[in-house]
Amino acid sequence: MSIQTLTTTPFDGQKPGTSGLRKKVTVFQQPHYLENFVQALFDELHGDAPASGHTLVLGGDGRFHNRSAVQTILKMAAARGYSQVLVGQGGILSTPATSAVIRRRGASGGIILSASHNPGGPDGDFGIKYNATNGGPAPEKLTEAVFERTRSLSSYRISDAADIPLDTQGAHQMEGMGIEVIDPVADYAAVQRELFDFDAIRRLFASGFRLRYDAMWAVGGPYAKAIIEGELGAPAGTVVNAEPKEDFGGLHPDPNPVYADDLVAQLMGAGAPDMGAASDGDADRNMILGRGFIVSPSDSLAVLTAHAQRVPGYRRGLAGVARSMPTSTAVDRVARAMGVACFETPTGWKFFGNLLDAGQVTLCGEESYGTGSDHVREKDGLWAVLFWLNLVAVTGQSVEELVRGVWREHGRCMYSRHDYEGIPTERADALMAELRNRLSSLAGQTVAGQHIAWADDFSYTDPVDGSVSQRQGVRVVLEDSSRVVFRLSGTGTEGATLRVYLERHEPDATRHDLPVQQALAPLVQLAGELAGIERHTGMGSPSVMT
Ligand code: VG1
Ligand code: CO
Repeated sequence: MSIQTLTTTPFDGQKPGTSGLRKKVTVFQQPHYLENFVQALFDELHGDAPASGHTLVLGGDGRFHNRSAVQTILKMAAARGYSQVLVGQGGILSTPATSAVIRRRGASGGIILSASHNPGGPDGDFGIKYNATNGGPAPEKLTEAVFERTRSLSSYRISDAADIPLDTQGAHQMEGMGIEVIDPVADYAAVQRELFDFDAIRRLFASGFRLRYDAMWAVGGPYAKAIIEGELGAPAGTVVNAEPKEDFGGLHPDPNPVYADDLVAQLMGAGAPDMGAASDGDADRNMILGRGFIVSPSDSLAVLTAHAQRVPGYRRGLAGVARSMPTSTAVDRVARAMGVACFETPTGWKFFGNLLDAGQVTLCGEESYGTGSDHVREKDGLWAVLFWLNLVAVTGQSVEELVRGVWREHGRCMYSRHDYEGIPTERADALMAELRNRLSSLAGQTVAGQHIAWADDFSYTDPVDGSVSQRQGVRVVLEDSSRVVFRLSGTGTEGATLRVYLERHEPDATRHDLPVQQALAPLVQLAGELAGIERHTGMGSPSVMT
């Protein structure tokens, strides 16, 4: 074995987005591409010093290219002098499980190989992200510094050792670095056991309660099987599409009513189970359904907040809650009534990290099917499902009854997100630039029959470290507090995606069953006119509505 120094050509403008670096597999397969990112990361983390004394956690969602990337990173970590790498068996670790392993084992950080909900396979997407010692996504400061380094890198160091067998647990050595192939589920399951009333959930399943958990052929499968079927006694077959596949069965592992349409059909049809759930590629997202009923992620966060104290892990109450800016204000209303602080952060889980570390919030969530708490520093799909199961078990209420209870008390936030995908980047930029130019003149104007109270481009000052993140999305708020939010996606790999978030609060319970898109139609018209969506994109309607 020896360590080689290879000459490399730097990246060209490959700036990481909302959640690490995501590109087509073919981009990651280019010579030195992954290596450049990893070397820049190690340099940024350790300067010129060897990484001795440091433990790195490593794993991914099992998508195509996962295994080869794991081997490359092991060899680079060995060349960098890491003391130890903990790697999930088969190269597998879900995003929340990586966070749990980092925290429980006191590691310095972890590398997650995933493009989350983006499709996989040779023609699909791949991604890499670094999580810090708190178990959470690296702060913007670090990812920007890594990006800067990738532009000037001239070489990287890698061991020429043989590949490590990943399929059995056990210990190995490489250039003096210890490698432990670990059970990907154990630490994660231990965390969940401390939070939830497993006995109550076991009794729920024993009484005949039926759940259908769709793992979407992604990494959530092994976790859900082990915990829901293995420990909680749900019947075999409760977790479907459970084996992680390199191409997610050719599907889009994104748990929303569009991509998990089969699950929705099961829950809407005759003989539907009591509850449905799904998780995404790296198992940090969740979708919850009741029989004949779809729960919106924003409502889910509000329900978990309202009932948190019924769950052992949150019995002492909530320090505070947080939601991303475009997420509906349902949780704000619940929190206000409970006297709990509520924070509004930019999109992306990294912004919750400081608040969680400082003990200022306990629960947090995003409209994009992400919910989580201070138990780890990532959103956690299966955690949300266990939370809902625990609530159903101890309240005796169905999923639908739990949601309707919150609507009754606080009104319903009619909510939808419209995505316009695959827009040529310059056109999307032009749309946003034009909108931003008009912002200061919008207050007091009437557009498409709607009276605009105020408009701005969301800027966030982190209450803990004072760092400022600007231009996080255009908000247009009406006099009745309805709002439209515009932002461009930071996770796509083809062209640009415009996200339009629509929200209107409906206090009148007799109108809670109006179809959401109908209730939001005036806002859709406003959004179209304000941003000139069709003029800029040529698209008369969104490509995905959730
Ligand atoms: C999207 C979601 C955002 C989420 C991010 C990562 O980002 O909108 O809420 O945090 O994906 O989720 P964007 O920039 O495309 O809107 V995951 O599960 O994909 O890592
Ligand atoms: Co994800």
